[in-house]
Amino acid sequence: MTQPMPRLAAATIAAAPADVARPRYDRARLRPRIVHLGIGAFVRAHGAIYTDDVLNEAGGDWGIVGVSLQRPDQRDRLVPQNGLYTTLERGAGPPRARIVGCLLDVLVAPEAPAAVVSRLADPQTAIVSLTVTEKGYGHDPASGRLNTAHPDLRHDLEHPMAPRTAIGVITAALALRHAIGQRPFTLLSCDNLSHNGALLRRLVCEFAALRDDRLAAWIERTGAFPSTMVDRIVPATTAADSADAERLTGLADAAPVAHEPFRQWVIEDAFVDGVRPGWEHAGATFAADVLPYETMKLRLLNASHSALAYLGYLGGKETIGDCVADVAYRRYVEALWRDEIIPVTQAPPGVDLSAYARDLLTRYANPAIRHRTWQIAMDGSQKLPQRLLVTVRERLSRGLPVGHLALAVAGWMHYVSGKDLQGNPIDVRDPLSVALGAALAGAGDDPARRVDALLGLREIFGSDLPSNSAWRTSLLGAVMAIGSHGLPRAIAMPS
Ligand code: CS2
Repeated sequence: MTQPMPRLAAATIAAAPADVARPRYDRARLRPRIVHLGIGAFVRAHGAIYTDDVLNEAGGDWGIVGVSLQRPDQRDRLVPQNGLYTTLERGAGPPRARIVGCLLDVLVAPEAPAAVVSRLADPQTAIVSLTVTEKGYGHDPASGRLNTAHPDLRHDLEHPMAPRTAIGVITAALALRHAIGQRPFTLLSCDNLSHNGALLRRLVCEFAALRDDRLAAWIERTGAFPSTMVDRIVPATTAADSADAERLTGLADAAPVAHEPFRQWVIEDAFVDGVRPGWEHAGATFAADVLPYETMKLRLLNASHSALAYLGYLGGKETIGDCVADVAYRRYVEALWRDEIIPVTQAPPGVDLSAYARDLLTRYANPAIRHRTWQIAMDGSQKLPQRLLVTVRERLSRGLPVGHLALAVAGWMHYVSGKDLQGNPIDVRDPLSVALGAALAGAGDDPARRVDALLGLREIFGSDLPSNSAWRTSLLGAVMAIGSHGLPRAIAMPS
């Protein structure tokens, strides 16, 4: 009889083959100095690896406590493994396994919200970082203001010590620190939002002011909210990842993550009392101004991801790699960058945007990374404004054409109807799905009425785009082209 595979844990890690990288530092010395809200695959394949690298190279005591704001599954997988997990770097050649050691514990907010608040308020916590996705900020995507009508935020106002939202958890913990005269912790947003630091500052202060003006003024005066640009392609973990992790390490891992070789992290160096890990030793860039990096990444990478997600899904493409393997999609995305995005995007110092776009195409074509179009298509209402619409506005204000951008948004419009071009159902995941469904239900089958109904959603399109006739004409033309010619024909036609 074959023995069951031992499970990855502190007691079994030594059994992994010598070529599997693992912590070279003493895990017992780590302290819970970073609390990370939203402990999903992305941060475990990005920020946690930078921290693990710093610990390996320079030592220190920067341990991470993860917090899940929704479900217990990450905790249930990771805590029995003492927080250890395998990462698989998938590039050219065989995958490379590494065991990451800087995650100390995972807390589940819905089960024990007060314990989460205390963890943040604890004086050992220097940094609270976030990857809670676009919809986790409780804001209106078009205006960037706090959505005070959101039921979870209303709940958090009434029950400050049992918060459900990231903003509620943060504000409750800052209120405890303020009450006993302590310094705040640094808040480090690592989500794909423009001005993510300034946005988080505004939302936390707006929410705190609903509780207590003095608290809001203290956060405004003493708080630190560095902006960041984060980049690494991290698809959802699959059974093949678990099998590879097990094969390479000889240990069963319930929580492996796979990622591409590329990584980038640009961080504004503005931390409370300057206290932070030396992430620059792991290749992070500390910059006085993160905005040009964040703009480049959102408008080139994330915009093209969303465009390919909708147009690719509708054209029967399962992954981004499948899209760019098709010459029609590749030409479309190259034209989107070259003709419409790059001419109105400011490059960070020393960066050539055309070369950046070429590198993106190589990353997308990585055959070892299967990043599903359906995964990226999720939460489009929260993503379109900062990925695509910002460039649409920029071009419209200069009287420039927007045909390729319109195709991407038209793809989204078809996608959120919940039926693909052959009439098969689409599993649309979006926090505004009820509003999207209601808008479309009232519009019937007429393409112009459907475009107007969706354009009328101010949370997404603001008050300017619905009444811009150049935009409406391009969008309607793109919606009709997709409807009558299908994909990829609609994107292969001259716009
Ligand atoms: C993607 C991003 O899921 C999505 O919306 O566009 O997660 C993307 O893979 C990362 O931002 C890359 O850094």
